[in-house]
Amino acid sequence: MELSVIVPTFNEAPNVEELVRRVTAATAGLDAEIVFVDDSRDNTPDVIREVASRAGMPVRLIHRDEPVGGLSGAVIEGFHSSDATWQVVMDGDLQHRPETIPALVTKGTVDGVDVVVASRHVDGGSSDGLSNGFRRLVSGLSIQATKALFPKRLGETTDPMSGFFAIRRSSIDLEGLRPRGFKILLEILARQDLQVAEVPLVFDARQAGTSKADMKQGIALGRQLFDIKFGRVSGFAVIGLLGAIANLVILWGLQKFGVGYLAAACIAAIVTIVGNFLLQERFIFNDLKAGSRGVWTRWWHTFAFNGTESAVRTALLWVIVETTHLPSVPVQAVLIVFGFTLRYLYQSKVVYKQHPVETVTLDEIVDHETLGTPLPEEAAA
Ligand SMILES: Nc1nc2c(ncn2[C@@H]2O[C@H](COP(=O)(O)OP(=O)(O)O)[C@@H](O)[C@H]2O)c(=O)[nH]1
Ligand SMILES: [Mg+2]
Repeated sequence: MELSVIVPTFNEAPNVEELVRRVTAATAGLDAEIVFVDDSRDNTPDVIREVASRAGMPVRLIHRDEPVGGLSGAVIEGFHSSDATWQVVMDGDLQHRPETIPALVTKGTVDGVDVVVASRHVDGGSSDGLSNGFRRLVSGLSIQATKALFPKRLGETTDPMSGFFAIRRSSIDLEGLRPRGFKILLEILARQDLQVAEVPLVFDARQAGTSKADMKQGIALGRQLFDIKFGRVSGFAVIGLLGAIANLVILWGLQKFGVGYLAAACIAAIVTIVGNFLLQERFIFNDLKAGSRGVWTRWWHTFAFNGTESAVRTALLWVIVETTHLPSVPVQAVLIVFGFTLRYLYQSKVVYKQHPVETVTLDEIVDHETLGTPLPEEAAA
């Protein structure tokens, strides 16, 4: 197949019919299909099935009862389900004009690039459809901040946050993408060195339904940027540093209340290990939890390892300082860096080690629900 149009949907029932009609008209003459990846909690899947049954092009529905990774996860699922040469991602609320699809594919083919972005910020593009001036301002500022973080990889695009783009499937390493948040294009561009071209995007006003953009996504974007830029290890280091500070504060505070220093050190160690564990579960290894062992196993492994690590480190500190008379603070600093490395390796290689993944074949996914006009061979049978 030449083209899959991947449309992530969350409660978009009123827009489906019009979208399918316009995509069908826009892609006439191309060997194309529409793939809805739907996480809706309303009747959108029923509407998609109904519209698909009388559509003028193949329409597939992948409905996820237990959605992983939000909008980005849905798009990646769509990518996996298709091996079309070009895959176009677009919103299901008609803020992206289906009439732009052929321009994306043609531009990509003619220029021989990997990704074509429909950009609001090139000549002929506009973002007037964003609901208000505040959202336009936030959008503009986050684009500038993001480009500043990745000057090289995002150098060729003026709109790395666009939700409307085409990828050449064979150029993209899907395994390297972390499915989360709203900004899948950013994830694709920032993680890989790709050749990019652009076409203008006129961002229309939403046709019906409501936007799912909110504050939470702003925070998610911040985390995504930090993570791509600095990787998991840096997040782990930040949490480790917070833990070390908390440790010292507790040690100091408890002694003020008359607790002996050894008892205080034990309490501080336990509190910090629990705190670190909760933070790393939430922020560092969030995406690996599902594929690893149960939460209690993870917890006991972490507790045992980190507890042993801090006990051994303290003993080593004592031995080294007593025998060499080196000052304790630099010795402790070296030991902490060493311990940190061991802890990170243990967490990523053991505690959050992934079960072997079953690879999903194209057939299995298509099997979920294949809808719409029958494929030529079925029609003949
Ligand atoms: N599958 C799926 N689609 C989503 C999710 N969140 C948003 N969408 C879809 O992604 C597109 C863009 O979302 P929208 O709320 O319009 O964001 P906005 O255009 O930035 O206001 C729409 O087609 C939504 O239905 C989600 O969690 N899962
Ligand atoms: Mg929208």
